[in-house]
Amino acid sequence: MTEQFKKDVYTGLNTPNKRLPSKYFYDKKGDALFVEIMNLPEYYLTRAEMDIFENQTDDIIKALQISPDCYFELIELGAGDGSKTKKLLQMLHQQGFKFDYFPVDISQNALDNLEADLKTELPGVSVIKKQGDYFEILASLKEIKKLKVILFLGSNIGNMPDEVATQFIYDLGSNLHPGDKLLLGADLIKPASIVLPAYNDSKGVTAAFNYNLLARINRELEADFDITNFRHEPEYTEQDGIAKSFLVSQADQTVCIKSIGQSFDFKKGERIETEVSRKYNDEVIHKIISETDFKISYKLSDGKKYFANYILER
Ligand code: AVJ
Repeated sequence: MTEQFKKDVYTGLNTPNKRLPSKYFYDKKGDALFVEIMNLPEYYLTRAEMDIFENQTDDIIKALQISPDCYFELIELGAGDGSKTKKLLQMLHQQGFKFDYFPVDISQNALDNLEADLKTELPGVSVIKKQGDYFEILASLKEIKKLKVILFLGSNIGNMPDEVATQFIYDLGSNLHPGDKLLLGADLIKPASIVLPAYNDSKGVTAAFNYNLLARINRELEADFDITNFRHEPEYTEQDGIAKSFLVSQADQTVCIKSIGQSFDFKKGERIETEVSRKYNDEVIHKIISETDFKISYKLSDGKKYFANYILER
């Protein structure tokens, strides 16, 4: 883990347009900040998807077209705290469906909490937690010839540029069998007046989330980033539907990353790109899916049309 982290930081900071991969937001501190983000009034994404999972649970289940006598596997990639999934688990259980729930996450901490939670809230549901890399885990489950339903929620796909997202979904498909399903959560393109505050909340939680990336590099790679010398800056244009987050250097400064054995210069105003959060419409989703082995079979969205869950069939 640390070796890969070092490598990614090294590569990202040695390119002319400096960037750091957003996956490194999620250490223990980052996990906690992200939970806080999901509860912010400005962060509409979680509430919008929750609206779908709460009010259209039955439609989701119908659209998945699972036959009631078929024992299936429900696999969630990046399960986090599982708050939306619980609604689905509860309804599936109540309707007598037979399944194992496999929450997959890189954070062991998040998985342990989720398992403990489900044990008390939904004791009848079989939970098999899997910590690690999505594709290694899917490959290890490929041998099991049961129907699989994959959940990839929260618009986590939005952290990937379209070509990467296409490859990702294609690779998911190659670890599945015909008839398997993918439930994909996608934040929809909407005006900047709604999107920008979601990435620049008034309490500064999102800023703290962004700064934690530098703090983590300080902690884990023995660096000396002066975090007060960087400012959180989000950017979004409705026209292309892409939100980005940056850390902007507030001065000419040099930062030493000891475990990499290199210093990095930052000019005043120079930016480090830390995250891409793509927003979608049907056209973009159709284009991505058309280059994979999936077909779109259904779309659900919340009352405000902020968010969509697409049901794809392999
Ligand atoms: C978890 C990737 C969907 O991009 O909206 C929240 C992460 N970053 N606030 C997003 C995030 C800043 C989030 N995703």
